[in-house]
Amino acid sequence: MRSVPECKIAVITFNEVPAINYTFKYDRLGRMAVENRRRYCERQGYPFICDVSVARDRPACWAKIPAILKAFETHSWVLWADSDTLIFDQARRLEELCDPDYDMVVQSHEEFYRFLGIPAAQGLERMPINTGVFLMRASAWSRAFLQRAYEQTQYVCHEEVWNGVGEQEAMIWLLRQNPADRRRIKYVENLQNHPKFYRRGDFSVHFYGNHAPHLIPLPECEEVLRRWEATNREAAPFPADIARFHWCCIQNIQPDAPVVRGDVAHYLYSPGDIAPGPGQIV
Ligand SMILES: [Mn+2]
Repeated sequence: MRSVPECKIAVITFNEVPAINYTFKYDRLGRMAVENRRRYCERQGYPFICDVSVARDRPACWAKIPAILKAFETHSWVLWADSDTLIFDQARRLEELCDPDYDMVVQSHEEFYRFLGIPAAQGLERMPINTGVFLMRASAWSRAFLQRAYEQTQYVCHEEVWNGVGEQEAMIWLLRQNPADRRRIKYVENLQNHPKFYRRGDFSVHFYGNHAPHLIPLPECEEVLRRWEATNREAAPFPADIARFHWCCIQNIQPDAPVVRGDVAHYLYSPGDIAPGPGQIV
């Protein structure tokens, strides 16, 4: 077996703007995420992998699996972070998260389930992992797990506009088949958070979802995106209107877009959360 230096960590994020694109999610947020990660890796000295080959037989989200497997050849741990996530705490190092007693480190969703009024055990059963941001150790179990997940082609969606079901569901299905494997997963706080629950000290925020109804007029949306893009470029602390920024990324650019999914409540927001706040130029 090839020996890999202890705790050599690669960071992987890639962004692909879909051919059919009704929102700013990949066009603006995705590009921001790549820049955000590049800055983080430069500052912390981690190798950054953003050039990932995408198989044409399935949605781009699946490409994280072969990309991680490839990185395992030369690294002992991999941080995967979706192109709809931003690292908020650029000073935080990853070594403290890489616990050799586990194969996978994921975000605990207890706060999220509490908010939804779902008992934690039931919530974990339904969604044992969220693959937006996670760490994986280059172990035999991790390799086998990822390979088997990639084989679950029943979760490959062939709709024209990807509906958000994919590799995460394949991994969840595998964990349901082998419940004892849950002990290989470490649940931590502050790895990735829902924008609504963000608090200082959280490592990253996951701006999940897409094709939300158009609620923020385009000139306002543009102001919000530009302000966040400028902040991201400067690696300055992000602005406070985090829910509003989330909505600008995932809402349909046009009010009459052919695909509309969810509403404000679906994303756990109230209308006030995405409204302009004091001091914001609109
Ligand atoms: Mn995501």
